[in-house]
Amino acid sequence: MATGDIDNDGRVDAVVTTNEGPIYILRNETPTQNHWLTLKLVGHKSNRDAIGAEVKLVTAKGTQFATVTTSSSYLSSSDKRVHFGLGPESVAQSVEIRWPSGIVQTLKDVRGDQILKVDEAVAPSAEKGTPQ
Ligand SMILES: [Ca+2]
Repeated sequence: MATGDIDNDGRVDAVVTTNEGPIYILRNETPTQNHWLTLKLVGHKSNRDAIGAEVKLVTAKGTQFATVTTSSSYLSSSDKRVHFGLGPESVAQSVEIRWPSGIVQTLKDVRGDQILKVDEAVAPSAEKGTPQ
């Protein structure tokens, strides 16, 4: 089984294979008013896929953590983008990224309901992300 947002709508989908059987694509079509944020991290000093980067996201409702990885299940590779559910909050107060290189990058007041590409800040001017 692999998970990821196949249709980029903010709801995580899944793909399941079976031995000598069909592949199942489980599209998440759950109706919801909740907000979300997906981060696509691009390393420059760190590895390009940002594998191992640790992300701390803070909203008014609390703090969440995630680590960039593709591993999750047997013989599969999942979406390397980091997905956060924001619940009723439409903005993340802060997003702190600890890159494998040791660089720590913090974004403030990040709007939800978007896929945000974040380049590793190897120069002080590269702090902001780019909506996808
Ligand atoms: Ca989806």
